[in-house]
Formats: sequence, structure tokens, C-alpha cells
Amino acid sequence: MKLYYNPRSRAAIAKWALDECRAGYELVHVDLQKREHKTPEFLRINPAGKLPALVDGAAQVFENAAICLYLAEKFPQAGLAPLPSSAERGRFLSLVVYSVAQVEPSMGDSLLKQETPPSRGWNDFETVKTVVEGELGGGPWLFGEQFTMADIMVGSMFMWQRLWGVKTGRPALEAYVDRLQARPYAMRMGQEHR
Ligand SMILES: N[C@@H](CCC(=O)N[C@@H](CS)C(=O)NCC(=O)O)C(=O)O
Repeated sequence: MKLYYNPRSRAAIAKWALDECRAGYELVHVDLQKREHKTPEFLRINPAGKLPALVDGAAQVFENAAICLYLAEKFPQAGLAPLPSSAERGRFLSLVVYSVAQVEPSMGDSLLKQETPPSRGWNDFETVKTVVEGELGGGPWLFGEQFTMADIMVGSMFMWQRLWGVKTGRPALEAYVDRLQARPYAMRMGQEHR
């Protein structure tokens, strides 16, 4: 497998997912300054011209959420998703999608100090934080003792916010970010890979 990657990008999320799977993979460094992500070759892998992208033989996957779901299926032994037959599967898929459909855009509004009108497809960030707190419950992870790709997707958003020096104002979410960052393979955005 090849991960098209730059440490100063959201590709750090996909790298974390690969590492949690203990997958063998090659990092293909993409120079954003040189706009290597806009070349015809790269656009054939990710037509959006963004990082990350994963190539696994003939399979090409772009968007972090899709990469996480793809890897959870490919490496079932890593236990990073509730089984398809499990009652938790629906909540799992919902939370992975929620991370990009609601957590990320509402966080963007909040960082930019913009209001989130009800006509948008996502709630305001305070509501989103309340939803995530509720889903986390007593933790330690979104599915109790089972760490999953939903933690990588939802958690990385809050880790990213912390990188901006912004606190959530929610002690349970701060403790969750601390636990996520303590994982050996946790995303280290902005740092060269280990
Ligand atoms: N929703 C996408 C976001 C990807 C994304 O925005 N990547 C940024 C880097 S953090 C990028 O490649 N930006 C370069 C550009 O658009 O020119 C995902 O999670 O995969």
C-alpha cells in the first residue's frame, strides 16, 4: 500500500489509521509547495487534488473517513470497528461520517468565529461538542473499551483544534484528547514521520 502524504496535512490521520492496523505501507511524500497534489498523475488518484490518498493494488481511496473504513475492513484482526453483524455497527458508521459532516465544519465555523445558521447541514460547535460528549459517555473511547476508527476520525478533529491552541471548554473532551495523544501511534500532525 502507498499513502500519499505530507506531515503538515490531514494525511497524518490516515497514517495514524495505518499504524493502528500495524499495516505495511510506503509513504509517498507529496510536496504541497511544488503543487505535486495538482499534477495529472495525482489527480487520477484523488480527483479532488488533496491529501491523503491511499493506493492498495488496483484500489484507490481518498478522503480520510473512507480510508479509515477501508482499512478497518481490510484489517479486521486490528479490531478497529464493531463487526458488521454487531448492533453497534450503525452507530460506528454514523460517528465516522459525523466527524467530517458535522464536527469538522462546525469547528471551522467556531475557529473563524462565524455563526452556524440552522440552514447549514451541521449544528453549531457547542451542540456538536455536547453530542460527542454524550457519545463518549464514560469512555475511555467512543465504543467503551474498544478503540475504533471512529476515535481516529472524531478524535483527530479535537486534537487538531488543540494544535491551534484552542481548548474545548469541556473537561471530558480534554481528557479524551489526552488519552488519544498518549497512544503510541497517535497522529503527530506537522511532525516528520517516525
Ligand atoms: N476531507 C478531506 C480533507 C483533505 C484536505 O483538505 N487536505 C488538505 C491538506 S490538510 C490539502 O490537501 N490541501 C491542499 C489543497 O487543497 O491545495 C480528508 O479528510 O481527506
